[in-house]
Amino acid sequence: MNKKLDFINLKYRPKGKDLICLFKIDPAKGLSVKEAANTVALESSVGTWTSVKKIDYYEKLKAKVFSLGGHLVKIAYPQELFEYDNIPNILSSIAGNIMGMKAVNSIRLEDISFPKSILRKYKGPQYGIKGIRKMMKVKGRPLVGTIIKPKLGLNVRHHAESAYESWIGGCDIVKDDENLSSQKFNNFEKRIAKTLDMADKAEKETGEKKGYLANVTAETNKMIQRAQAVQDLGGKYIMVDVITSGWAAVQTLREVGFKMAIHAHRAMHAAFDRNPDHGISMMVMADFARLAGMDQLHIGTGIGKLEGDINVIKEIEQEIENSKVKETKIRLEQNWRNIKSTLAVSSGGLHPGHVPFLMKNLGNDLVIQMGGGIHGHPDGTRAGAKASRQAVNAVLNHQSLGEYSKLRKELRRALVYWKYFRK
Ligand code: CAP
Ligand code: MG
Repeated sequence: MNKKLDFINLKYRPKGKDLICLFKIDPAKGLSVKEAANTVALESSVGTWTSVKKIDYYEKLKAKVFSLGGHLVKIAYPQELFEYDNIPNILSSIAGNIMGMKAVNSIRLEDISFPKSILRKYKGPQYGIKGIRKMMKVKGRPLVGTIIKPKLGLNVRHHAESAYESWIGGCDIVKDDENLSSQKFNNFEKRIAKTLDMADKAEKETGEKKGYLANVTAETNKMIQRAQAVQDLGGKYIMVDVITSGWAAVQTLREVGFKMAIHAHRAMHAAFDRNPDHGISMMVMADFARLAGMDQLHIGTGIGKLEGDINVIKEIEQEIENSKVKETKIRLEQNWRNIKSTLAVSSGGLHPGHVPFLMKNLGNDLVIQMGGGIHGHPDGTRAGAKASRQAVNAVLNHQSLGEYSKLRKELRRALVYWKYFRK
């Protein structure tokens, strides 16, 4: 153990050339937060468990613990420690070996703030909220989306028909589920051809823009080929599971420069962020998703079937949608400069009865996505999609769902079925 505490410098004020990390640290028995923080800073920058020969030129690359407040610790990393355009490299330092150090009982990376030098190296989202709205011709309301259900097992024909019913009922976007790629029961190439045909048909019939989010998640070369195939067929969107694919693959996907929006699914994020004391927060994963250029990102609901606190979700939404964010208890200040916004997606166990809560808390710049909440409607997918759009319209009209559903049977049936009304 390094007892010198020479990675602590509480007088230091970062000046824009550092990458800042906010950690929550519970030190190992017998250590103070300060001692544990010192170990984190040295282990994630130029130190190791014992002394090695000191040379002046690398001493200036030391990470500095510059703020200690209870269990919260801020560390400034000189930008030169990193290869700017290499997300895996950055994560290997700031969220690498330190996660398993014996000097900490637990450690959680709560947030990260990138310096200008790093931001400059990334394209960021190609469309951003403005671009998505323009492409989809949707103004002043959340986008309504669905995930084809059941998530696995449907053949290509039934998948495409379900997508068509969703679009005709009123969905703007339809997405593949996170674990549908190219299985024996549903081949990727066949699926995208049929489903994109249905999107065209639905556009002609409704006069609205319809997006199909084809899941290209696969080994990186295969993923790029699949994205190319979607583009060749005139697709507007692709989707990728960012955590299971890995940030290197995600960077590659964005760097190719396809003319399609990228929707990011976060399957497996909870392995990192569910423990409030240990791991990597969703805020951090959202930071990297925006940096890497994801146009849309799942951030949770605060009300559906999956774990997530609405107040934290609100702060994550600000992080990805605003150009500047202020520091809070769980977040660091960030000026995103030229990096466009990422549109927040709420999904997971939602039905039309949840729409007022979502719009009240997360606003209009949102994708409201319902899988079971559309395809599970007692009158089928088309009615489910209609009910979802009706719920959005009710909120836009400043009417309660109860009132608005008096003359809209699809919404009423959904609300009764999912027990929105108390008996
Ligand atoms: C939702 C979903 C999404 C989750 C992901 C599912 O379906 O398709 O993957 O929303 O979670 O498979 O569960 P339902 P998150 O609408 O039928 O629940 O958005 O929190 O990342
Ligand atoms: Mg899913």
